[in-house]
Amino acid sequence: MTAGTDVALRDQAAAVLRGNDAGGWTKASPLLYPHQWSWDSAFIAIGWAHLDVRRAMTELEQLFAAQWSTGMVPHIVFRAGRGARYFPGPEWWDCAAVTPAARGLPAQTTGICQPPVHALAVRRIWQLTPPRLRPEIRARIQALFPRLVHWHRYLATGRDPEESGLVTAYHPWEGTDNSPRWDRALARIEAPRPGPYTRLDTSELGDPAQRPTDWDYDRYLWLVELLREYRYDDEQIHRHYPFQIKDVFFSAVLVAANAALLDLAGVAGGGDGDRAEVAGWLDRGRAGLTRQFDAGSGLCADYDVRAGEQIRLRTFAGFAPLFARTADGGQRAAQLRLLDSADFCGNPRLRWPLLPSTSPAEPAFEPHNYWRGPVWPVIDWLLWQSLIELGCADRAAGLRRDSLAQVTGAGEFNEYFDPFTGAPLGSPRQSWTAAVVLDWAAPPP
Ligand code: 9WN
Repeated sequence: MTAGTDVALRDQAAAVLRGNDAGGWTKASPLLYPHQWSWDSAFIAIGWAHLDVRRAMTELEQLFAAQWSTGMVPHIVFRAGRGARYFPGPEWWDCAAVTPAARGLPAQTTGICQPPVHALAVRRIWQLTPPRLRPEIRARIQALFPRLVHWHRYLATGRDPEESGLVTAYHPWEGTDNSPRWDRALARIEAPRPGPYTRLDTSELGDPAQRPTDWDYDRYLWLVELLREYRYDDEQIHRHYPFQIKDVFFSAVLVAANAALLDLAGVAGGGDGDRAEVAGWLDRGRAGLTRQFDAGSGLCADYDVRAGEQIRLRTFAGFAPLFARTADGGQRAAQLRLLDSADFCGNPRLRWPLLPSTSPAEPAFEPHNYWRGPVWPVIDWLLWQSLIELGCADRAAGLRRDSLAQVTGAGEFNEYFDPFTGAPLGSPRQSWTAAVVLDWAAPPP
């Protein structure tokens, strides 16, 4: 890629973010996702940081203004209001009516959460802050820091009562919706009885084959009904609720984010107590992932708490030790070999050697369908950052180069891409895709 194409690509990516800017927060995408999403906002803030670090901080401040009193940062803040075209809207969740933890917020929210990319975003914002803005941004990071600690504490306690170091996910919408990782747990829900509903996503997108099925949606919505019945109360959920998965990808992001939070403690003047607590979560997370690492396959396995069984599938999540950035020498070597094997980036049918969401060798693989095969640029961005931190500079440079080529070749900033053809899929003008392109295409400092 020449310097000229980099500039053109950056301009296009910036235009996507600006086009989705709703004033202080950014729509995840203009058609399919008109509200503020949690982990989208973190990536989006990284994109904004290349254009305006103040705006980047505002993105996260707006998101954290909707943080629950438990510390949970909700997966959607319904900032576009009730009239916006998105299903399911706030009435399905009804959070403020059933739990005091969701009262007094500036907008309605959902009652679940997504991977904690936020501290990674704040650290990137700080790296990109020009000297003249450092006093202001430092003060804003100082103000946000306790909220970030509260968020991580919620994940380390409310979502891990067993102190396993692994986060319990409550819903497929907590990140990677129709990943085959959830298939068996969803299939155990025999009689979902959600109220009557009409999906908007499939008509909005035009091609239902790129989205979860109605079978999935029945279960997603039934799980929301159960969460509401349990008043989003973690203790009740742990006792009664059918879908509880120790998600190794979510847990790995928390480990990486705890390391970022420790770095930020220096910027934000965090006290010794905070540092010790965060360091403890980091160690526990690393140990939890190590227990889930299967030396035979070279992958980390999720764990279904209700069924008491390991979930052994070849998906991007199996690279959790890399995503956590804590892989020891043996894990790293095994995972790097596997990454470039025919099961993943080395598959001869791939258009680009990028990490697909599900291995083409997995029976559940579908090249067009959402988290069941396509390449998601944000996932490759996380892997890229990890490889840099783990000292694999050449492999990281390849991921960056091929990711940019994928977007340039498609000419679109879509949500996900067909791994075999590189064709753009899902929602067009997806904010977080534009955001990571801005980071990849940034001129060297
Ligand atoms: C449900 C916004 C979100 C992402 C998720 C992605 C998708 C929503 C949906 O879009 O999920 O949260 O309606 O399909 O799976 O990771 O945050 O971009």
